[in-house]
Amino acid sequence: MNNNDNNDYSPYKDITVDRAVAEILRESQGRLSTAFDRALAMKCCPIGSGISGICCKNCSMGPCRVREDTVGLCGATLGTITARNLARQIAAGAAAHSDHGRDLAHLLGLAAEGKAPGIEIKDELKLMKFARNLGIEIKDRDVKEIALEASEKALSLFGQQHGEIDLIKIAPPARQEIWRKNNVIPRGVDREIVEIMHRTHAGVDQEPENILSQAVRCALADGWGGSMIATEITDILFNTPEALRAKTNLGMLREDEVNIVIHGHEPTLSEIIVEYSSDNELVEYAKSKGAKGINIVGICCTANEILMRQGIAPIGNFLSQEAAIMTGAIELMVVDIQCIMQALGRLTQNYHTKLVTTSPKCKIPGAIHMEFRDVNGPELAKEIIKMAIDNFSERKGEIHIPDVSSDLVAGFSHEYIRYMLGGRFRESLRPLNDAIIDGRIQGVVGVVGCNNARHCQDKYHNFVARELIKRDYLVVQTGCSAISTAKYGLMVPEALEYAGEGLRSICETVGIPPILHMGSCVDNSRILTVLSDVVEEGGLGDDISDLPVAGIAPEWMSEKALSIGTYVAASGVYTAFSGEPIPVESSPEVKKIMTEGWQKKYGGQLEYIMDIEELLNKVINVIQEKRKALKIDMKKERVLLDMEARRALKDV
Ligand code: SF4
Ligand code: MSK
Repeated sequence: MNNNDNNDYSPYKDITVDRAVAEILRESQGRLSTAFDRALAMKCCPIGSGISGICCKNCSMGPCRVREDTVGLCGATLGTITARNLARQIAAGAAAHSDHGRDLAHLLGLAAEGKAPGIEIKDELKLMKFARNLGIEIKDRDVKEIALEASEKALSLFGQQHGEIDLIKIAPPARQEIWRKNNVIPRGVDREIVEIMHRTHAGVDQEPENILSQAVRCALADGWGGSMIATEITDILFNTPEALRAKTNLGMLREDEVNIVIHGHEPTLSEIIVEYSSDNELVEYAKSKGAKGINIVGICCTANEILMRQGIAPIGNFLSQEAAIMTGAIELMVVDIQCIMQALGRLTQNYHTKLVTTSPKCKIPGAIHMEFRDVNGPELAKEIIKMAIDNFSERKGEIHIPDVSSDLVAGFSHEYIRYMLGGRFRESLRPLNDAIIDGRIQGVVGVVGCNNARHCQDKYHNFVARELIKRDYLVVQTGCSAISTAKYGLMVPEALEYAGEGLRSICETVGIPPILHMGSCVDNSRILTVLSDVVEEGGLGDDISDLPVAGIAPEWMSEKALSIGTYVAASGVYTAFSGEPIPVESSPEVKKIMTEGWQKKYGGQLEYIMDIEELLNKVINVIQEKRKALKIDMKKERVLLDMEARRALKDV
């Protein structure tokens, strides 16, 4: 089912294509301020966004505003300031992902020691693989002992001072050599972040290219370090995702049930809340308060985590968070870290909705803080659910739940993709490589990233995804981008009607949709693993940069997106951002380093293309050039062989 393709609310069609969000905005008639209103009321600063010059505030002689023909008080040029600012943003993005990974590494140790109630090791096979990748001996050892050592080893990668972080060994050997030659292999995750903060302090690194090399090293520490640790351990503790059906959008809220929304990025407490939401005692308690049951739904990437493993409905992405509150149907929204708008604190004051923060790293004015401390999971989950139930009778005013929802299929971990393609005993990416080689699949494109209130919600994600599948490109997605296309019914096998003939034939044979949901934004590391596996499978070159693949973040917003874009480009993939500019637009010098310079060094680049159709054409051209270089650019005719012809083949 998909009833989200008819957004005829004309006043809102330029700010969201999501009919559910548009309906809520129409109902509110501007009574309450949302990010959409604030975006219209406040223009973004052309200096801060790097469109016309740039601003440096790294010392108190500034802030200095510089253009190409001027310098800051200390003499810093446009190129230097632009590179320094971007490097700091990448450090912040890498820090966010990696700190998330660190917490999971810590949790793995606690789980191994039985000190994290409600958490246990669910995927032992994945633990063994992870431990082996960390160089840990697994033979004849107890699972808990291995888990404890894996936790300690993973934690040590954050503070490691010398050498190379272990997980880069997952990358193809040719890729590792490129990084080695350019001296960008991360030594330790925290070390690279700290070094950016040092180098960008007033009067330290002043050569844009050198600053950006450190930014690359830091971003690689995110993708092949912090984020990868987060993904791997989340799978170990909560299970490696497998394909499952679910539903999405605001229509998944229930008027007659206690609605609890989980929002943010961390899977830990969320998984426990999901588990306890079906606890008999709590369900009976909800009934005693007049509700028919307890309905758990999600927003942003925590939603993606519990969707991938439990099939819990994501009711929206980044720009849906305020609209969700404005339905008046939410008893409690529990948030952890990242992408939570401060506006929620004020907005919830207009409703009965309780906003609960749970991370010591994220407190919000107007929210109730109930801290999750690893050891109190079940207790806290029950307390939060009970608080939501008690709030059910406090609903005030009208409830407005848009009758908008879509089906989706999620759960495409790299393990599951291998299984889908090759079967349980012969799991393999071979069919994918063969389909790319024979041209039925022209290439693979990751469409990822956020929403941005300065651009129409979901419009670009949907445009590029639809156009790509139409032209036989397999699309893989994570984060809010994945929720974007899911909301419009593009993540189900039925969406194959929009796909080109070649892609459709493969997806039908294997039984997958044309767009694969691979998880949350830290799970972009899954895409890196798939790319490495595709190279290893053979027939498409020796390195990731040989593959006919690309990355697009069409509505990016967060600093994490800048880190992701940088590590994807430095891993050898052409990457394009649209929507808001990458804040380097006014510096031709920095743009050249990130395009021509990185292309030469790493075989991938990161650029901003404002026009979405131009971006699409560029992505397609880049992929077709790769196909040409691999000599697979001629589409092969499919030959149907009869028995005689098959026998003849065997004899060869
Ligand atoms: Fe201005 Fe230089 Fe200070 Fe930046 S570091 S604020 S450019 S004087
Ligand atoms: S939540 S980082 S808005 S994808 Fe991961 Fe969405 Fe972007 Fe946050």
